Amino acid sequence: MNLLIYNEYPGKSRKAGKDVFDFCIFRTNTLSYFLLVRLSRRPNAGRRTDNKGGVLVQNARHIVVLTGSGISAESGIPTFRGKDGLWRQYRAEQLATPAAFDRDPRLVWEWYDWRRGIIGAKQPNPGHNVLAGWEKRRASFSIITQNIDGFHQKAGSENVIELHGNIWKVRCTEEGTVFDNNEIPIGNLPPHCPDCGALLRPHVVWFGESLEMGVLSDAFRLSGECDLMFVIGTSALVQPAASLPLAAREAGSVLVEINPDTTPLSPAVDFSFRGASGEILPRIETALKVSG
Ligand code: BJW
Repeated sequence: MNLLIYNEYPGKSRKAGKDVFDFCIFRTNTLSYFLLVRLSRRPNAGRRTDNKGGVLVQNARHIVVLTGSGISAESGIPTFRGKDGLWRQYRAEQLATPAAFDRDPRLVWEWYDWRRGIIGAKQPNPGHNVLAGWEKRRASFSIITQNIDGFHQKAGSENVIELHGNIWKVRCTEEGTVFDNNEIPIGNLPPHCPDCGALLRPHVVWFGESLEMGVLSDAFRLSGECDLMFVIGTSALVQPAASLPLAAREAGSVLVEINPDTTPLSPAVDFSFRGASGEILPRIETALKVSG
């Protein structure tokens, strides 16, 4: 007999114990059907987890939100590793490494120019908007994002740490000067520095490159200080971003994951909301408003 454990019930509580399952699914070799068996009832089972999310937000003192490309998926921005993800169609080694840029700056720039066209034509979604609203109403609220699309700021968030840079900024490869650049499309590819004439590059962090030291230390400091961290729309595969929730947990923070899929982080979180952030965050917001 095969025993498949279905362990994705929303509202899974670390405190309730990792080895307590809501359901087990048994499959026998001879019978062609599944049996669904309730083994136990967790404290949150059967309750609307949106309410739980609301209560957590209401009671927290220092909230940090770590976001990845999934939060912008409902805006129409492709993620990296999903079904239609960018890394399914393009090779990271050819487009998102310093070596790739050295080899063919025009190719890399064409790819970024194409993505700027997509991002420039889209808008933040209800998930971004809810987070922007929370920042206005909370004394201590920060977003740490891996995204380069600038959508959190566009939605009105101000306390935003951009771990991997911003697609609307360019950097001189000689002098390191950073310039805003909102051109769509960028005129002559690859673009050159208006000051010294050297090649400009996208102001983003590629594989094999270090994150800016100040940015990274701020991110770890905030993670170590928060008592509630939401981890939203990230596969939690890319370092050092993926270590931030672990640092938060180590410091005693409650972790809440919002993602339609499980990630390597899922077993370590206190609450999992399985679904799209553009739907779940507004539901938590409604629960917050209802509970005052
Ligand atoms: C939804 C949803 C919906 C879908 N709602 N959710 C230790 C071990 C092995 C390797 C390393 C290591 N430490 C460092 C490395 C190397 C590397 C790394 O981590 N590699 C891993 C892949 C193994 N890291 C680095 O190189 C970093 N630098 C560094 O560590 O420097 C020190 C160092 C130098 C040299 C050697 C070793 C160390 C830099 C990483 C830079 C990442 N850059 C990119 C591109 C940025 C610019 C650009 O956009 O073009 O950043 S790669 C890409 O991945 C991008 C993202 O920010 C990042 C993370 O992806 P994200 O956001 O998680 O997206 P997905 O697609 O993976 O996941 C989307 C999720 O959303 C999914 O879970 C969906 O289910 C979910 N979702 N719809 C909510 N509606």
